[in-house]
Amino acid sequence: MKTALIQPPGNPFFKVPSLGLGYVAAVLREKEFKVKIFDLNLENASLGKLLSHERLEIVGVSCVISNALHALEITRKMKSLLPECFVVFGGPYPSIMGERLLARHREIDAMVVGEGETTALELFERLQNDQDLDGVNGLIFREENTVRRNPPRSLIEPLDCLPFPAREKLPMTAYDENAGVIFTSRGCPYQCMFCSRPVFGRKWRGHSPEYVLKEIEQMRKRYGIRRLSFLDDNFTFDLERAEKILEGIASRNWKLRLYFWNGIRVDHVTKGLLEKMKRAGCITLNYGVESVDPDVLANIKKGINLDQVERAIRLTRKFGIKVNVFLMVGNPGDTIEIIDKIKNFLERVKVDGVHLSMATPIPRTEFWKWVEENGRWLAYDREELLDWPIDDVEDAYPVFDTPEFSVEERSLAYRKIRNLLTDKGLLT
Ligand code: B12
Ligand code: SF4
Repeated sequence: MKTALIQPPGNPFFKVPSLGLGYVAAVLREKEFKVKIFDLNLENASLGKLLSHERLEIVGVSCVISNALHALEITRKMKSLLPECFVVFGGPYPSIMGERLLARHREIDAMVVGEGETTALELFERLQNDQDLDGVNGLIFREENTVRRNPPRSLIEPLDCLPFPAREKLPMTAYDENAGVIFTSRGCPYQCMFCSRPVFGRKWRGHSPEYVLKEIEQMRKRYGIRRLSFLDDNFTFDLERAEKILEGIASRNWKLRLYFWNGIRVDHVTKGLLEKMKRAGCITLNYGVESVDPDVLANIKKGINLDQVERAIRLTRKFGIKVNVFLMVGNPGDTIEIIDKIKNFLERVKVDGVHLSMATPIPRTEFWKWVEENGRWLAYDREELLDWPIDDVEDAYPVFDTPEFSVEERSLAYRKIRNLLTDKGLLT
């Protein structure tokens, strides 16, 4: 069957290979499915071109909150041109929306909840063999006029049974520096109240160091990767594994520049780990700090304190590794005083960059529940999140407020802190 996997357009400033589609394509490829991946974020990729070249029979669409609007638009267009084509959604957005996504959008035939590899494979096999979709765990699908939900899919374990993402199906040269992304572990057991983990859940699972090193070797050899960016939610959860990976990279003398993009926990770094990161070529590390107010840190259940934050930052910079921190404005307990608190923090502790975002709750998180009980929602599509405000750009805006921190104050604080960071050359 003619099949394609699509990455819909999202943020035009970040072009990153979709590892999610890469993994799904890799398991389909193992079973001889001929799958192409189309990244519609790239200049030369267009839906019109794709549809005029191929008479597609199954299309998989990868969907996060921020590209959901485009994902739905392109699906409608596709269905109007190819009404017989079976469209399945996967990714974090369908995983949080559940049945209501299909109930509202007749253009989608099915969706995969959670990890996609095994579910997609079973689905494609059944479609090819014209079998019913009853037994495919992790699948929500349409059957005439009803939407049916199959039991959940169990987590993939051990992770090493997965093939490497099918990077050969991605236009790797189009991603420049961002081409070298890798995801070496899945899930995170911490309690941070704002964090959405609808795909990989709370159980941490890691690829073995041997698997990771082989994958990196392939990325270097085939794609000439020089900058390696780790996207894991919690790369250092298992310190021994993390150290083995770093030692492996250092001993092979690959001369890579390592970037820990998605945030490392400050309570999961040691001198030994940082030493190994440095030897492996780590240039920049992002720490998930979120707040510099101890009470807010406690409210959001981050499980870290400011002493740990300051210690980790100082130690990391001592090793000559650049430190960026993730900070949020508007978490439970925040007030307008956050401006001065951040100012004081930045005077006390030297960092190389700050990634600032407006606290924006995602459905099914504890933060979402907290706003329902303690805050006031502002105008914003809470049902479908189709006008989701990108939370880390200049015109980010609050979607709720509280008696202690009004909507005007939230916007003012966000703007002032951004200006402060810009003046200091710290805004990342
Ligand atoms: C890298 C990353 C980014 C990158 C690029 C993402 C991209 N390629 O578009 C950048 C920095 C741009 C980014 C930005 C944002 N991101 Co982001 N990002 C990530 C991160 C850290 C890794 C993504 C990844 O590669 N995962 C690894 C792959 C293997 O997982 P996966 O994509 O989920 O795929 C699996 C399944 O979902 C499924 N699947 C996926 N697609 C498909 C398709 C089909 C057909 C099928 C069957 C299955 C399937 O199978 C895959 C294998 O199991 C995730 C965290 C995470 N844990 O995933 C957050 C995450 C995806 N981001 C998130 C958010 C909220 C954002 C922002 C909106 C935040 C903001 N600043 O406003 C922005 C939006 C920017 C935009 N695009 O417009 C949320 C999404 C929440 C949601 N429910 O949608 C996540 C989950 C983080 C979190 N815990 O909150 N992000
Ligand atoms: S924010 Fe990071 S540490 Fe906290 S639960 Fe999410 S992935 Fe884990």
